[in-house]
Amino acid sequence: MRHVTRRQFSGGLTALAGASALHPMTAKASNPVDLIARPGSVQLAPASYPETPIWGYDGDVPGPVIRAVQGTRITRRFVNRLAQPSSVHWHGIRIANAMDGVAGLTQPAVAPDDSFLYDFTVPDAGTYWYHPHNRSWEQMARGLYGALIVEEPQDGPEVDADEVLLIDDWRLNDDAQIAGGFGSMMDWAHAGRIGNWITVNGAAAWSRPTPRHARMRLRLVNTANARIFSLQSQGLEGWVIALDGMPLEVPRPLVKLTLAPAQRADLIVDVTAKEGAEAFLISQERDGGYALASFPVTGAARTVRLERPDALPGNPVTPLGPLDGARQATLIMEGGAMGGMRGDMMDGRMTGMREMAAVGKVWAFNGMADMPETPLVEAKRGETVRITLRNETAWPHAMHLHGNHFRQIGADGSRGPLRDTLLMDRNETAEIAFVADNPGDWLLHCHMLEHSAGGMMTWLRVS
Ligand SMILES: [Cu+2]
Repeated sequence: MRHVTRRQFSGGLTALAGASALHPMTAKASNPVDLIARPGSVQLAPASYPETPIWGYDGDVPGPVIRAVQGTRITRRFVNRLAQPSSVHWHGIRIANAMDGVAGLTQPAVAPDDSFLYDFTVPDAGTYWYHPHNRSWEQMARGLYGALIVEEPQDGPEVDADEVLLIDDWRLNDDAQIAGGFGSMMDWAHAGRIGNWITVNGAAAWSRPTPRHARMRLRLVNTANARIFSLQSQGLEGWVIALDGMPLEVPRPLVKLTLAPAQRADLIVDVTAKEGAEAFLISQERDGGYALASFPVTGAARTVRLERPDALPGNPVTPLGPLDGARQATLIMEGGAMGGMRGDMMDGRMTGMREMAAVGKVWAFNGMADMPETPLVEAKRGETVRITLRNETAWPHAMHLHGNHFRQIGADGSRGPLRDTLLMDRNETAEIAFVADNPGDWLLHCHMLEHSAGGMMTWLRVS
């Protein structure tokens, strides 16, 4: 393991020290509970810097952790106190379509000072999150996101602590203010808006003391616009037990974990660092490892490590049967800098690359920049859908399907874990399959938000 240093700013802020506390959660008793998108101010950078004006749910970053037991209802009155329209998408929830929160597809955007009642059932236990689905490339970069935790009704894993860690990167200037440049074609045509400052739960140096041999469940969520995290641990040993909310049939030893935008991972880790030392969750960057979260070890929870944990109980997702006879579609991903997009259909007519870029459309699916009028797939409820995705761009993409979890089908027919967001490397081809048993219009898009806004968006209809 390489040395672990405190994160340093590449953009001017100097090394930081010390730990910040989590923002206290506010519990409100009224029914329905309000979830208010509004401006706020948060100490994202070290204390020697000013607070950062943000947009947050209930004015905070992250927004309140919303918890519910599997199979129960969540009701929130979303109130928009921003100066621009917004909406709330409940990422990864196999939700009723009208509650999916996609402005322009499942509902109109909620105007400033207007509200919308979200009311839905959560069918699957696991780690999910919520964020806007209107101008998300700006609204999420300004801090609008929060965790949605669906608890196992009983028989959750036995742990000493359960921590939600929302990992984000920000583009801040030297005064720790959110840098402008939203809509920059440089970002849109390349990797997206990559930040220069990383926080966990809105804190520059998130830290929790823990005893040795304690067992923790860590719920990791990548809330960044476009950054892919490569994670490792030190002084923490354990397993990946769920991906994108869905339990793995067999927990995987935690070695290295890639977390693309919008992806989640649930870990069960035991603290193996010695008393007086520190354990870390580390982000591997080009120039070394940086501590995202630290766990100073004080005392001991027990004398030896616990046994290997059992797999979590599965969620009630319709099992994928044989794939013969499945409804098939192909999605070719094109565009971006150094890519091969020659000109695409936009508003129903062929447009040149230069003209496309002038209106911000620099990516395309099957030759269409932006939402096509007809869905990529129209499936009957209960049909199996099989989609081949071919990334013909020079960039990785994090492909997210709304309302359904899919499995990746290997060239040899192997079936990957259930996911809602798939990271695809440049020039990679992947196949996904799922049983389309959730009726409605479902978005399929890149979760690198600048890519999505730049044209990487299509939809499926399940009738
Ligand atoms: Cu992308």
